[in-house]
Amino acid sequence: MLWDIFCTVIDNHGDLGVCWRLCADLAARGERVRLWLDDAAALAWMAPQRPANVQVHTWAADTRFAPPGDVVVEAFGCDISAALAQWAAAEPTANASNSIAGNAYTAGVAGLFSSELAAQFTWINLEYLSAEPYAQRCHGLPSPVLAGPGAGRSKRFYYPGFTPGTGGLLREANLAQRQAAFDRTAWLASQDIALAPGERLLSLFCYEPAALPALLRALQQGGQPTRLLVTAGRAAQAVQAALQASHAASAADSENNPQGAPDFRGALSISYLPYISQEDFDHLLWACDLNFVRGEDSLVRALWAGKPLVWQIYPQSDGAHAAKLDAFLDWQHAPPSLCALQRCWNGLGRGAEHPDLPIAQCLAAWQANAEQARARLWAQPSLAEQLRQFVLKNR
Ligand code: TRH
Repeated sequence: MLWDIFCTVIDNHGDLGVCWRLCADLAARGERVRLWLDDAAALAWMAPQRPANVQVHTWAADTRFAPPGDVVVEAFGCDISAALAQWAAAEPTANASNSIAGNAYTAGVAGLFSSELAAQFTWINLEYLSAEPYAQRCHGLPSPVLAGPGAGRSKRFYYPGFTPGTGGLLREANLAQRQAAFDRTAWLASQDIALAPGERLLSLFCYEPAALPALLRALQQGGQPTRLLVTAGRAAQAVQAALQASHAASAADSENNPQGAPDFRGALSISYLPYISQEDFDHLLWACDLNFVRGEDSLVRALWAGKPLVWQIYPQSDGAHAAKLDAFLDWQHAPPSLCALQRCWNGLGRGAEHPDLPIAQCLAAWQANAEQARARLWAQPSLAEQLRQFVLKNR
């Protein structure tokens, strides 16, 4: 089938991250995909290698859209009315031509991607991931469109999720093989990371959690050496801000206390990563003993890594993220220590300023939980498989 996937980049990298993984997975399963993006800049580092059967198109105010394929996916409720209006306008001549006049798409694109105007394309609204019960309740429901350029059509809600009855999670067919072939030492060397003997490895991908300074302090004072691999962007900026604040505090302390404050880094050493591809982002999660992740896509990838994770959920201004986090924690069946840490990491538990960070004592229990969670997910079909079946059933 030919898929048109529409994505607007709101902020951060999750919208694009999820859409790209979906495109690449569909392509690997033999589908042809066009990704319509309002901002493709981050794809340069996120997906430097792209399959031939995925085309990336810029989506701007004056874009002339190709006639729709068999499936149209509006990701995360993005507004595709401009495309719908063009398709509706072109409909009477649909059989005469498969091009819209002046369409950049028709200019140099191989026949692989040409399609007759599909009046009956299946229209999917791909929703955000949640473990809340509504995902299961609403997954697959039709939504007749009453007004606007899509009026008369019906779209269907597609809810990814963690349980049977939802749309599942993205998982490539070759993921297990990739993981089995992964060589941690070689990958670390390829990133210029040389670990000291006995050094524990943690990754950090986060927003600006209030508990970050406390985490850094706890790692610095911990008995075991820790290497923290900090991802580019907001996480790196947050770590640097925390370190600067700590150095300023230490300098003030040592003026009052000639004995001097402890070295902030202590048992902690930090490596800052550049922006890496999604493939290497997976490698990062597989290489570490504990992963701090955020948002949507990195959470899913950390689950597939089968390593303990601490999730910072994308904060919503109305506070709706608290219920979403709790639903995930319920599903995760994590030990109380890991639940408490995750609530605290999200500013929801008590003690964000002085959290209990029992990493060394708890890592083994957290690891067992991570493996169980991954096994439960692996027993379910992946999102791309389910979505394909769903489309075929609802055509
Ligand atoms: O960037 P995010 O915080 O995205 C968020 C969430 O998806 C949230 O639900 C959404 O509402 C909001 O965006 C608009 O976190 P997420 O979802 O983990 O996406 C990050 C993507 O970036 C993921 O695909 C991994 C990728 N990535 C890399 O590939 N390389 C990198 O170096 C980094 C830092 C990220």
